[in-house]
Amino acid sequence: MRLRHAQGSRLKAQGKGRSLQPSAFSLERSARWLVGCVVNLIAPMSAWAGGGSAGVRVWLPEAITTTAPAIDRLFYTILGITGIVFVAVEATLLYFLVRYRERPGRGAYYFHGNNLVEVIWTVIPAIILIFLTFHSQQVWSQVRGSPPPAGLQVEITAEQFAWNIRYPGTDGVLNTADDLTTINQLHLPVHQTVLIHLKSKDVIHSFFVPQFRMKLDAVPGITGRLWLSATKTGDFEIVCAELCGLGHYRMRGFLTIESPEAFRDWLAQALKE
Ligand SMILES: [Cu+2]
Repeated sequence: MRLRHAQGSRLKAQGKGRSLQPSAFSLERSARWLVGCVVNLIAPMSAWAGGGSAGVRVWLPEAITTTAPAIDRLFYTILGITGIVFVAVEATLLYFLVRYRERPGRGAYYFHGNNLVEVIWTVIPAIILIFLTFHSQQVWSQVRGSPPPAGLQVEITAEQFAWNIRYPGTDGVLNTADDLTTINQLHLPVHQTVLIHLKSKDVIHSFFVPQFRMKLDAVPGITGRLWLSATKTGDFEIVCAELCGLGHYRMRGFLTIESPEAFRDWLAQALKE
């Protein structure tokens, strides 16, 4: 009687204790992870397919330049292709694992490859890669090729740990006596082509505004060029994307994109001060 009681309480303890919970918990977590993966994989593609350039943004921050949507489309195209290949490969792997698992009385079958299958899985990826090469080259030349005539030129010089920003003064020409210099404050007019000359005083920094989808290293001794035309007004952040020293984390700049009138007023006011 005492023995049976002891067994009963041990079983009870196992039942409500830890023996069942971890597997139920991990099953739930696995299911959630799987659903999350599928949603994350499908959402960008459906958003892109359904919403044109407005639907492109799912994971990425807002795109605010004329060239950013083309970069996003390329990103999602590659993500879509690799996503489909990933799902197809994993599904095939699982199917073969189950279908041809070891069974009593079934021996291994040896054969020496299949030329047709090998040609198919070589030619299809080759076609996809050639398409992606030409498509990304097109986007690259649009983004990094020769810029359209700039309405405004700005010089940004990075240093440990700040962005020195130089605007042309009333003469409209950079590097003259009447230039205006600010620290970490970049104001740009919307719908206007801006050419940025990027320099560094000390080490390698990297000018990055995620909403521009552009990043350019600031290398000592070299002047980098970056052009853009903003499509939206608002406040954004400039980040240094290169580990440039102990104070790297605080190398933040503030970007304000405003109407051409507001920009002109701000520049006039700043020049007066
Ligand atoms: Cu830096």
